[in-house]
Amino acid sequence: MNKYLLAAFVFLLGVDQAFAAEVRVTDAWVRATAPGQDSATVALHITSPKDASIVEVSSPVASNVEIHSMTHENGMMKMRKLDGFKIKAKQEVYLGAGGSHLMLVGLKKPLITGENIELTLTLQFADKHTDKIEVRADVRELTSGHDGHIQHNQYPASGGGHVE
Ligand SMILES: [Cu+2]
Repeated sequence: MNKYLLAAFVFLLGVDQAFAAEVRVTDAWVRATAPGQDSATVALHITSPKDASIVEVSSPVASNVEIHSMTHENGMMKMRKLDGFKIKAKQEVYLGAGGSHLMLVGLKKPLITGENIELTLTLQFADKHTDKIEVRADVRELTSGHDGHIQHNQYPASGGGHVE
């Protein structure tokens, strides 16, 4: 996938554009849904010029977008909903299957390969000001990645869910 193209899809809605312009989101994608599936994990890489927290995420295709952490408890991977997700300045962070991730909950329509979905990330910075970052995530084939059937609650305990 053309990374330049993806970067170009990052639009700015905030007022403080010069600042927000440096928040970079690349390689955002989500797997196409199987019939009846009503949640899906979005994967992306994000880099912020300053310490920030993702405090809210929304998408027109889902009733909610939750920020989840993954923890290893008694041999089981457990997901927990977070109020926010901290990003350290200038460090690229991966959000996706196998680790902390964004989860579309209550999908309003099937996600179809080749289409893309919009996400709006609200970032809050140390001085409490917020910026909204609009991201487009590609919908990829159900079979993409090494495991075509990673579902919510069924991540491999090995943490091997780092899909490409
Ligand atoms: Cu989750």
